Amino acid sequence: MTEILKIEGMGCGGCVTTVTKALVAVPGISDVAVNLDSHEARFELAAPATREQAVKAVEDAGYDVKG
Ligand SMILES: [Cu+2]
Repeated sequence: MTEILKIEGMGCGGCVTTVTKALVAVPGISDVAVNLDSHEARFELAAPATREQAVKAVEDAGYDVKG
């Protein structure tokens, strides 16, 4: 299932890398694509990952998830 998170606080390519790594590290999340201009992370979510885990991973990396 494709999920999209709206992320606040990303300002450069380093942020994109940080968010991408945080999401990829969650078992069950794959095909992560983070877009700096649209402030979106798009990825495939499969068990055992949950959307809540994806949100937490991004927040733990230091960014706010707005939806
Ligand atoms: Cu940055």
